[in-house]
Amino acid sequence: PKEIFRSDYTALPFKVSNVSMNFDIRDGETFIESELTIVQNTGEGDLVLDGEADALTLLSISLDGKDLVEGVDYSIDGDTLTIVSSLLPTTADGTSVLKTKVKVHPEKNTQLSGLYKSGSMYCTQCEAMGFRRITYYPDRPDNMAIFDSVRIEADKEAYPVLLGNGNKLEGGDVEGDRHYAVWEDPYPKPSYLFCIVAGKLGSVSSSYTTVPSGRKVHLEVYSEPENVSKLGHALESLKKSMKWDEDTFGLEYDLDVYNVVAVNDFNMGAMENKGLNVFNTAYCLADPKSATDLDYERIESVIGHEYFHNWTGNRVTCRDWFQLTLKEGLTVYRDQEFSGDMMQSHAVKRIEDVSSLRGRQFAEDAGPMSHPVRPDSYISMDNFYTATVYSKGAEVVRMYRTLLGKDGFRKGMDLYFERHDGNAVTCDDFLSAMGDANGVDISQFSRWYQTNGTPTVKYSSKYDEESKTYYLTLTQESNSDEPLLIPISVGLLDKASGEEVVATKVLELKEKEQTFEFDGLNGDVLPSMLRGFSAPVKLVQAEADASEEEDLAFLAARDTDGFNRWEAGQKLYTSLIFQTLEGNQDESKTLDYVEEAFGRALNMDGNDYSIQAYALTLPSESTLAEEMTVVDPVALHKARGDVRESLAQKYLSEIRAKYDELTETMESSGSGEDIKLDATSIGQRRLRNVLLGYLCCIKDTAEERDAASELAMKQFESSYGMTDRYSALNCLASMDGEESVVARRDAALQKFYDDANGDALVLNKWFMCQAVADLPDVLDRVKALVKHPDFTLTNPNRCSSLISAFTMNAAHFHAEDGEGYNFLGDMTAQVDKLNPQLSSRMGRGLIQWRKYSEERGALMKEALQELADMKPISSDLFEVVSSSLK
Ligand code: B3K
Ligand code: ZN
Repeated sequence: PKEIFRSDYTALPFKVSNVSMNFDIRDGETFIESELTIVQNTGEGDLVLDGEADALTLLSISLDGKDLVEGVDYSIDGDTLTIVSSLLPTTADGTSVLKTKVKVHPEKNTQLSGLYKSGSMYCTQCEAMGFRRITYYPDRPDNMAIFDSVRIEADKEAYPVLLGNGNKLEGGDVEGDRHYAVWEDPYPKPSYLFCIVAGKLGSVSSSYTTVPSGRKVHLEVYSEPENVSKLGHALESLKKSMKWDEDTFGLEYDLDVYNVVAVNDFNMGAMENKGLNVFNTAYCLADPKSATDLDYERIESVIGHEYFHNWTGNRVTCRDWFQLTLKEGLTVYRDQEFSGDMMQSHAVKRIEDVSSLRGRQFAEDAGPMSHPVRPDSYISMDNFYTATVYSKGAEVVRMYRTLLGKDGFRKGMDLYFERHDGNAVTCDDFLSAMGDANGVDISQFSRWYQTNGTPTVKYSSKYDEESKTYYLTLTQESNSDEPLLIPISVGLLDKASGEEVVATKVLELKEKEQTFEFDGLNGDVLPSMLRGFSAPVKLVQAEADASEEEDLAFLAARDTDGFNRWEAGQKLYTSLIFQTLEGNQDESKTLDYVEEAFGRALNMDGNDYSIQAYALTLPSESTLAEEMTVVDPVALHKARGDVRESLAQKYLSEIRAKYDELTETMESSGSGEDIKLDATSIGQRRLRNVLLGYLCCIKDTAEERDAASELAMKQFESSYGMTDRYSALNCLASMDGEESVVARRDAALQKFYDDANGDALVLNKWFMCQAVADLPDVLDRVKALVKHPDFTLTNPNRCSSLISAFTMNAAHFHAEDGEGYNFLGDMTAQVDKLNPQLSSRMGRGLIQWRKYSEERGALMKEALQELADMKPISSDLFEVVSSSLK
């Protein structure tokens, strides 16, 4: 496998300006003709086309009407085809026309990259490098071409719907019960945004009129016919996204059609192909009976994400794949803001996003695959669609917004589009637009693009009584030799009154160490640091001081910043869990502070139910693990569980009263099949399910177990909506012991399975809840489920909902005998033969071995070594396992 370096970028000698294609879809094989108009770019070098040897069979090739001879006019070496440069245009305005015909086998394409078959439909996935599995082409994002005509022909009865990028030009019947459609995309695009779909599809449609242009856009969302009733939410989300981008960034849609197709076999969430998005069904289909509130939220945000790509990604794209965060970080930032607006709570959204950043990205950044948001090298680009490029990349964009303010950020965006519309550009271009639009030099900020790892910011402070001045000293540590520019949002609260005396202010930390002064104060203050998580760093107090926890308790109660109130509570919980883990909880006051914070959260007034739910939720095991040098997942799970149970015991009657109160409120405000999706209703369900979780974790005695299982069963049976049913099922799935308890668990699982009635997304949930169950024999159960007739390794959703879900079940995956590792290793090896993008994702479950004890680490390495020795091994998986064995 070959490593590609960012520093090796060179512009194309020749590029394709225009494309015409013909897809002739037949059973078992598809014939693809391409007609490429070749023009000079730099003119220096050969025309090298990408084409994957394993995927393509070349049937004919000609240039300007003359058949080319292999070895004379062109040569094929591995996955590239090179045309002798003397045959190509010798002047800047000369053109040549290259025609090729290839054959591919979509039915055998289990990689799900290029043209493949999912169920009864054909579809394509080209990002990052799938187009080279469709035809010979300069398959890189800086070749933007106009696809003048893409003709698709297939059997009319089996594939009545034929879709392509852009607008449909014409269609009609062809002899032999076949038909065709021709699509044209007027906007220049890189090959990774190419897409066709052919299938027997149902759909829902609507229209949207853009503002201010008044363009009437036809919107249509497709799926297999049996799922059409679940497409409404995606369609509504699309309209909201279109309006939001107009209102927020002045960005309008630019074609007359916007099509979305939901596909069951798909390697990731969705894909922003121009005018023809393809979605994983899990991120598109929803009705209250089969989708949770989280599913609904995710669909809205991913629909938004792909739509927002039309400007940040499609109109302005990446020059090379190292710049991926240019479109992904920016678009994630945009979808986060969109979701925050739709939820009408940016604090809730921020809590969710920061939790996921800490639980996933921080770990990645501390492990063997750590890389800057703009990586320096890769073997397989598909391995770099990471939490770092996406989530940390979004944090990097958010920092521009924090530093430049709302209007300054908007000016930067406007200039970015003004300068680069229709081009393939770099992260440096984005930075320049942001700086230039605001007349500021932000070149120091570029260090974020080249620095891996999570920086640490330490703070210390003192108040000077005499001058009434507060001094806040910040220091930074990171993998960058030169200091980063870090925005630190701070507010100050008066210690005596608890009032906020200095409202949120953005401090620009530019040096290794810097002291900020706040004068004119009336007494000592407490800082509320890093409000809204203004930078992706770890914040620590320089000298651990005796009052640290008292201060946290104060902030948990008084901070005016919603995110930081939550954060203070999380820090207290963390502290108690770590003390429990180390067995030295007794002398500290931590427990008092935690109980105070928990009790307050439980009795919070108002209807901010989601905030209340999150304030009552302990930090996840993966977030906690992030703060430990060596993790013992079994002990950590137990310590967290003990803290959880003791809180539940202590507040049992209040939790139960609140649970019942909510049940009553929810029943009176609508029940049965009427599932409301407003923030209040979602918040009520979220809170009640958190409370159910506490009530169900009390299970020391037979009586307690029976009571918990009865309560969960009652919720399971009485709920119509998936959110409440699935929460209850998850509680039940982890219950064990007496016959009555086991009987309820098994009955609920059976009922859930039967009710699913074959619905793929519901079955995924059924597999997942068993994979994450906290039962001593969970691995045996998972192994048995691998043999279940509904299980398959070929569908990424199904595979992940069992195998990857089990690896999240840390206490069991990391069982001391290493059986969890062997199981994951075996599964990964099998999947690698089918789908390398999926196997390399699975393999990541093993690479963090340095985080664990020597014994565990050795067992993980053994499983990794076995994968590394496998022949053949995909380059995707090879890159992941070898990075961690170095
Ligand atoms: N751009 C796609 C991701 C493609 C992943 C290729 N392995 C989805 C998105 O981020 O919108
Ligand atoms: Zn994206």
